[in-house]
Amino acid sequence: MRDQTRLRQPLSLVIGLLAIGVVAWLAACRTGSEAPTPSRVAPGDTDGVIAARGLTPDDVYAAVKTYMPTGRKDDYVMFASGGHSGQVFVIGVPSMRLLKEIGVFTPEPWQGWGYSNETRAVLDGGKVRGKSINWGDTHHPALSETAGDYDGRFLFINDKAQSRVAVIDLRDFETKQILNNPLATSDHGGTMVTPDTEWVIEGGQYAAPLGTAYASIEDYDAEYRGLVTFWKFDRGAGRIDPARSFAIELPPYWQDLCDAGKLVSDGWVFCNSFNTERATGGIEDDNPPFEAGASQRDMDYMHVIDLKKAAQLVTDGKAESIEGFQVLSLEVLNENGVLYFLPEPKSPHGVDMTPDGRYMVVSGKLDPHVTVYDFEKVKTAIAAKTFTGKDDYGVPIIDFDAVLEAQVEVGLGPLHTQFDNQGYAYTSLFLDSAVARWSLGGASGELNPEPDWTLVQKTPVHYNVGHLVAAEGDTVSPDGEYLVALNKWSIDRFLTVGPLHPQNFQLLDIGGSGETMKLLYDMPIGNGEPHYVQMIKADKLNVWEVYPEVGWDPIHQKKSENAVALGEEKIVRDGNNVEIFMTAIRSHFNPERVKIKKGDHVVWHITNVENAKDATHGFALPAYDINLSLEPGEATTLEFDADTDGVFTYYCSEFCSALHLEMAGYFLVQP
Ligand code: CUK
Ligand code: CUA
Repeated sequence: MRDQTRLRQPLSLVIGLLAIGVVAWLAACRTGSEAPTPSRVAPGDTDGVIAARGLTPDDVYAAVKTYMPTGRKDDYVMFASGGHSGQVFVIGVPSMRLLKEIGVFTPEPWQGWGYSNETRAVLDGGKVRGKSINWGDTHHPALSETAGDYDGRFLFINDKAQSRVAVIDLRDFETKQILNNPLATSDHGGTMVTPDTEWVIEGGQYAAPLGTAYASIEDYDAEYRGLVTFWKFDRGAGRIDPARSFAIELPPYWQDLCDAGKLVSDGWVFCNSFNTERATGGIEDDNPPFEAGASQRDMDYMHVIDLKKAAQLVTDGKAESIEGFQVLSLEVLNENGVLYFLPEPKSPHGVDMTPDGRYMVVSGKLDPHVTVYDFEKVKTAIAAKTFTGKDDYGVPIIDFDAVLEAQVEVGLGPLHTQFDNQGYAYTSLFLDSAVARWSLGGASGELNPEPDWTLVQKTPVHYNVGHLVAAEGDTVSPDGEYLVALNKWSIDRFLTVGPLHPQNFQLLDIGGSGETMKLLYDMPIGNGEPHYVQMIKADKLNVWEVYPEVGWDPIHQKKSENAVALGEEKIVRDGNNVEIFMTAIRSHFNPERVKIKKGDHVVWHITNVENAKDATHGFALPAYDINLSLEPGEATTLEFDADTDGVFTYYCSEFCSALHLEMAGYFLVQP
């Protein structure tokens, strides 16, 4: 019991007391004495609670292991995709306390996300064909890496619904950039980063004509295409540079999740695909439905991409421009040996590199095995041209048997794999509702005592697990310790809240290599559907508690040109343009009366001139659909046409002080 050993010093007393409680309870049961109901347990009576709830020693261990007394901070931070909310959730581990929701693709009123000029401009970066889209389907968050390890500086996330990617700065946990991929209508396999975050990978999903072109579905094979995009990240600027980004044209298979090579496989990228059958649906015309048509073949193709070579071809001017975006055509890829296909069993889903970068682990949704490929053998096969042929688009197919390392039978519906620091892999089993722990073999298997590539243990989770995450479990140095199963169904775990049930994040203890994985905590997520999560050691984050300077523009991370200092408040009229320079401080806005005329164009600058931690003010102007959050030091600007006359109020929407309700003003719009 490795973890209990670790806990013994700080918590020995508590555990000792709890253990006595359990013994007392067992003794009480045996003698038939009645346990008190919870309402009759006196405050502080630990034994009474244990007895009343019927807690087992495992329950008590789980409670102690996850409990963080007030003021005590968590060891890890999880960044979870917010699914259809279009946002990102921040959760502390092991307490599983929700710390924040970060506004990303969807306006978020508490943070004023999408109501100021600055944040509206970021959201507008995600306009699709000129239209504002106010939701997202965030899937895969990716923490920035240095040398293959999380560095705590940036977070990227994709919106599968629209083929968009976002950049979040982890100094203030705010979104700084949203980009729409002009070539694709959907993505899935993003975002993933290369080991030094030079590239942010956005995998494809449903094949379609590239860009905005229309083509009949009868011309699917000729006109529809798959895609993987490599966004160039400029760390200094904290932004993706679209001009230096590029995509590769792919056959019209449905590209799925990707992973970047690392260490020995650095410079390569591996993406799964499904529907290599090129099914086009049409159940209403007696065609096989997608679910059958897209899973006829025994093998689909992993796309093995030489990213270094691809980037060089772009530098050498070999890309063409589609919708103003650089694209390497299939022809160029084939001529230059950039792309290879590697057969992978039925309807693959996740592809995950082992921490040493040596092996690719693939799960076939319809195959009870995980399939492990040796990257060294892949390189040898490519050099020796050990191919079994080409696909219809001229892409060489690597001989499966020449590069296969192992197949491990783990259970039904394997999806995703993560790793720990003891030489084990963890694979989610959707159909089994379980997590499988299996031992790495080959060169990766030095840490564990098990024979090569063996299933070690399975633990049930509740229920229908999709992704899972282990602490830093996709980096070159995973931490082990904790694992979270991201379960799509909760069915009977919580109080019923209507037919739409919460989803369930379940925390598992995976410390102690030979020990049984222990379920520690159920966290209902009342905001679906969170897909993937990354978990970073909390001390790797270097987060600002307040902005560095009063008058700060968080989007550009510098002092704002529009900052308003105390004593410099004013209202300036120039024709129909009214510019307001306002400050906010506990507990007043200055000015408190703004008088304008209907039809005026209003530019409103507000600075929270405070620098005390947590002294946030809101600014609500409800009649104009505006709510801002002004964190200490923040300067922001909003702009609108005063098209509605009347008497309106603006008020502080953040409970900032005893006289918070008095923090208000009149906005008088004369007819
Ligand atoms: S996932 Cu997106 S549909 Cu397995 Cu990453 Cu579930
Ligand atoms: Cu300022 Cu409430």
